[in-house]
Amino acid sequence: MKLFSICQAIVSASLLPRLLLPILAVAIPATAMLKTAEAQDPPVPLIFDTDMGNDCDDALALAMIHALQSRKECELLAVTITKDHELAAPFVDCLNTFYGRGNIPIGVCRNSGKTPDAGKYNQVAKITDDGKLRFEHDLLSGNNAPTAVEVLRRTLAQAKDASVVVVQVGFSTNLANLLASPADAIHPLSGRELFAKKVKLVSIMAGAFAPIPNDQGVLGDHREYNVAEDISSIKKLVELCDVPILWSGFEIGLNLTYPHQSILQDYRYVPHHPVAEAYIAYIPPPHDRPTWDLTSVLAAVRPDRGYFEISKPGTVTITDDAISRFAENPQGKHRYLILKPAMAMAERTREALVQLSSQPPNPSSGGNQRSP
Ligand SMILES: [Ca+2]
Ligand SMILES: [Ca+2]
Repeated sequence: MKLFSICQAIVSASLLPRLLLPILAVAIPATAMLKTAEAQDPPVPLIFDTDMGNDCDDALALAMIHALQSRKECELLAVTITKDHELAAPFVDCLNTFYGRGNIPIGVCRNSGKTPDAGKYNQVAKITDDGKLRFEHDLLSGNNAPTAVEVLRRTLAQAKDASVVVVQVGFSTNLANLLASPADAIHPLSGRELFAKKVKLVSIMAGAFAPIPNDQGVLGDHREYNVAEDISSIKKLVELCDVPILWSGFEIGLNLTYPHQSILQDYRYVPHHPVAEAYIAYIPPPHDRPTWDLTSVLAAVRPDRGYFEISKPGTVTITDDAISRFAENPQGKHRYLILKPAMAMAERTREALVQLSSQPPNPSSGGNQRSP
């Protein structure tokens, strides 16, 4: 059934341009169309740093990255992991393999002690049906993966200057370790120098830049999870990162929840979908999970589409008790996302997140094609 539906999709996709072309030709002069084609941006080279397994938004965010890569909007160079459990890397490899990109380098943070529990859904990587892995992958344990610092240094060493966007949606452990790393056989520059040379933006889900209701509904400062789990590392990131950081605070994803109906309906193009199974294992529907990590991907890859308002420049500081504070400053390298106040705009952003995370693998990249 799967193959049939993909064929249908291909047929309708190939018909679409023919149907639209006469309309477009009338509406848009040929010169304007040419200009649009010329102005197309190259794919954003992207590194995804995640605490995969601690919440299901990391899985949705990685699925989105694959959809954006299939659309030639980004290129996933590597995934590095800050959850200190050996099943996080196999689950990442499952998703990459599902989307036809099982060779993307994966680096881990061993013995950091940051969330060493198994988590609720990384074990999806181990599920078997009739003795075969349900979700094919060849990295069976994080113990077999290189360190995140090694993967980050190798990836940056090969990248063009000032090209890479790093999307960090877990703790700052790996980036802090990279920024503190010395020159080595991989590259003669220190981690801080290499990062400043190759990276153009860090898009990070961390902190809170609006009052957040506590358990009693009283608004106040919020000790955001990604900050609180590794305070010293995020302080180092803020201190040693010489490139701009775009912050998606807790309030953004909290106010932009993922509709659980999508989990039940939009992933049925295969009998088993690792993202839907991860979501359900983490928190079964009906539950509309906040889209925290997804927002950092969207802001990184589609910065000019008006999904969010962006603050003026300034500087974020992290207090010893994990509170994030922003102070405006024209020379500051930090900005944070602001949710569009108009409901219609928020709905447009939410729909982009849903459509991208549930987009089927690109058949040409050899993604999951197994029939039931
Ligand atoms: Ca692999
Ligand atoms: Ca996360």
